[in-house]
Amino acid sequence: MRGRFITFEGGEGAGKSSNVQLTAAFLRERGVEVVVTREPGGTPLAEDIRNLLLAPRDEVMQADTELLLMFAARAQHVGALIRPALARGAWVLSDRFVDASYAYQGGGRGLSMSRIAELEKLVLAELRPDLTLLFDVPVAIGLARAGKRGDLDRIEREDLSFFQRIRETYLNRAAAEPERFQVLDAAAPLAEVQTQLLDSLNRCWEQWHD
Ligand code: Z5A
Repeated sequence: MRGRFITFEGGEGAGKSSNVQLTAAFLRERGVEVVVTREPGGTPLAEDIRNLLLAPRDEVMQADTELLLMFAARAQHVGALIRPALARGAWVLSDRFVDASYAYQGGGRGLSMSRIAELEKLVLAELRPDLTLLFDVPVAIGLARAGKRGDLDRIEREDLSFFQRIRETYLNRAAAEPERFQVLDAAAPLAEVQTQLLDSLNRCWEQWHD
């Protein structure tokens, strides 16, 4: 079976990071090579761009600057890590990917979705995730979880309506592409979310073996 590309999406505190690890363990038990990565980031250069993006600063970052830096980091990540891993047959698990640009820069910042689509075409060409797991959680619950971690990064300092638009955009994208997205109820206790996740993974594993 060829390597697959699985992405994890959702708002703040949705539990993506916790569930990426469970997915990696599920796949490793089945004997496949797994590469766990994240966006923005995933390579040393892309992690430098991540630091630029998330560090709070006095100068207001323009929405276009944010969008272009997200795609600059993604170009590096895709070229240096994701494509080579998939080419050798590894499974790639990415904590966020291009859907986050539509949700945060499109939905959140209000940038044009068609301009984002142009950048997607430029940077990704035909590359798309085989499966996108959307961890959906009401904004207030997710922010409360994320807030417990302490200092907020530059994007986490936005107001509630910003995160509500992000949630709506993710749900709209999932509804538009039901064959790629699986939506999980991430407001449930972690053990229940993990049961939903294992159900999804088992279904996909069977399907991909046919
Ligand atoms: N961004 C963007 O704007 N455009 C883009 O194109 C891309 C990204 C790719 C990346 O930061 C930021 O970049 C992000 C989007 C933006 N926005 N911000 N800020 P990040 O990836 O580091 O941050 P994040 O994605 O928001 O991570 P997060 O807040 O840590 O969320 P998470 O990974 O989904 O959650 P977690 O770390 O697994 O869990 C958070 C806490 O909740 C933790 O204490 C868990 O133990 C707890 N948790 C998790 N699940 C549960 C359940 N079910 N019940 C109770 N408690 C739970």
